[in-house]
Amino acid sequence: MAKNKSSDYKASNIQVLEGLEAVRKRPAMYIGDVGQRGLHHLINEVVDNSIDEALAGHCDHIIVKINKDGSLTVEDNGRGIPVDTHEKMGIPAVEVVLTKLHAGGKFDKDTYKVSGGLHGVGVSCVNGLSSHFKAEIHRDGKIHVMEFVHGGTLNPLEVVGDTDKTGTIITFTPDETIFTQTTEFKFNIIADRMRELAFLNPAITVELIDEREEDEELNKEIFHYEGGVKDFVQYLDENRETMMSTPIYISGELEDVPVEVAIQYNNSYSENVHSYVNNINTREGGTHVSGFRRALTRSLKTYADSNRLIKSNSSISISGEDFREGITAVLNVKVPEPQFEGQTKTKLGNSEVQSAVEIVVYDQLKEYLEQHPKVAKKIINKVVLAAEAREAARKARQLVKRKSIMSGGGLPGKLADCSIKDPEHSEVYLVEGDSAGGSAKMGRNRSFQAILPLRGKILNVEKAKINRILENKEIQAMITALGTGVGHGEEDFELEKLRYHKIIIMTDADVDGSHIRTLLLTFFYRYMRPLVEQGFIYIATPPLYRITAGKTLEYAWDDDSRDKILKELKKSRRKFDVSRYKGLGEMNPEQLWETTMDPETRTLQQVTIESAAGADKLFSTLMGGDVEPRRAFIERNAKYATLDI
Ligand code: 0RA
Repeated sequence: MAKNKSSDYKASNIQVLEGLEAVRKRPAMYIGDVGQRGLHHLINEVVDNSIDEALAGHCDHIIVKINKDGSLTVEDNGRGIPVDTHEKMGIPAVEVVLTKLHAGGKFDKDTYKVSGGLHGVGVSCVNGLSSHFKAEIHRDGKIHVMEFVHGGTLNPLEVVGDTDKTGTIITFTPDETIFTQTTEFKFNIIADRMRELAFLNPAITVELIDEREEDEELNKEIFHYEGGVKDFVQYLDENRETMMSTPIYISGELEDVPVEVAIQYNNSYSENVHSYVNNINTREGGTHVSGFRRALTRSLKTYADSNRLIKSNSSISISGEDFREGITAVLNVKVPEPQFEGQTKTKLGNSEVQSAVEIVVYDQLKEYLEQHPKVAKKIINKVVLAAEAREAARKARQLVKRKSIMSGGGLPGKLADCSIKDPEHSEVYLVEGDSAGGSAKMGRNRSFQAILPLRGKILNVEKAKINRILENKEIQAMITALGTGVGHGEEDFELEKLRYHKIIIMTDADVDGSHIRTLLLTFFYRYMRPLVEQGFIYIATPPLYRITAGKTLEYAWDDDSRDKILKELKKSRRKFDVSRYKGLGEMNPEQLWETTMDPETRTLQQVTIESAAGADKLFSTLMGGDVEPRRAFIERNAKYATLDI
């Protein structure tokens, strides 16, 4: 076998380049984008393979390590990628897996695979997008190693030692000529995904280690949850007051579709149903979510009717969404051949899954309600209150509409609108305070920049009912200015009517400012979520310092850059003056334009959601009732100046 080794490898080398060159030429086609999101997607591609090993029952421990040199290692104790010669290709199987597109999957026919599905561009894709890639395989008593550079073989497969373990260790360095924005791995983004995987797969333990962090107490997190999705729901509701002592847990299998779901009601007003198919977060929902919703509505309605829990003289009608107010649920299904649809390919299309989920959930929920009449009654009461509040909100909404019609053009008086009407090229600044609003109005480019000053604090939507939220003046002004309407129904919120494709939150760089920013983000996330999901929300970044030296004026956005500027000035022995901007109001219109509003020079942070469950948890922590978890969170994350939702 080893005879023709060198010539064989020459041949395969050329093929590698042919195959992976496509990935290098158009990386976004394979991993979505080449920004922060795409970068972290690489990790998922590798970890998914380890998860597949776990689903097949061969792996229970995964270690993800962010290395000091910026590379990343994923280690598992699975069977190890096969190293014997691939029959058809005539090269080691591992080489096929690492260099051929879509060959990442197993050769044996596994059901419920993660890899090869939605994410399924495979490890080879990661190899192609790495400046260096190394696979170390422990299998058949030997340690096998193969190395690549830009997807091309650096060292052919060789045995480097003996071992009594099995498993795969992959280390890769993302190629900085491809990931030009950033190649820096973020602990929190990886942690959100690893935690999620650990909740969904109670048999596995995931260790996440950040070798860049010196402090041993901060550089490691271990994720392992024996309680699975039940623990997941409790984790999500950690900072909420719940209506039951433990979540309802339902599991069953129908038509080759294993279904499990954990449900808990809490005293909030939002719906948090997180759904997964083969460990993939189906953000756009799909047939499994429809099945779940139908089962929930049907079982609760039937129970309420047969126990006469809804007064017959009540005039309000209860709708599906009322059954989901204040619910936190995690729905986890496995589908042998999932069909993913929708804009982001995260909507399950398989029609057979709807009835499977509906039947399993309906039967067991019905039983649960019968066995827990006290909890059942509490839930029904909450549903009735939700229906009443929805009715009140409808009236409030009409009022907002009517008011805006009466006030002329339908736009709030405080809004200084832009002159062009094309949403795609228009932006609106939501500005904290009237004085900063004034500067922004004078400094802006009025052709495409609109300004809406917001006075003081807006309502904390995490703790208020929808009808109260809609009565709030600042929120009313925002809704009318944006033009979309508000809420969860298709007629309530219409993205097509959005009047600006950039909504820019501009607040002071202090505690109050960040509080207002969080309040606004919470509002958008809970009541206008598509704006967040589709990247319409931005955060303006005003400078923190002004440094004057003679006639020159410089700005600094953080302490490091301030110190750098000061060092240069000291070197040149010039006199200078440093002052800290306390608020936006301290800047004159020209300065505000120059530093924060001019598209040529400003930096906008686009708000994105890396993990829906992570965002949910973040907002409930930051905006929920308890002070202590909020304080702890802010302390823990104080180092990271920006909020990654
Ligand atoms: C192909 C076939 C088999 C396992 C794997 C690939 C595999 C890939 C990765 C990537 C990271 N960790 C991995 N673990 C396994 C099946 C192996 C067999 O049949 O023995």
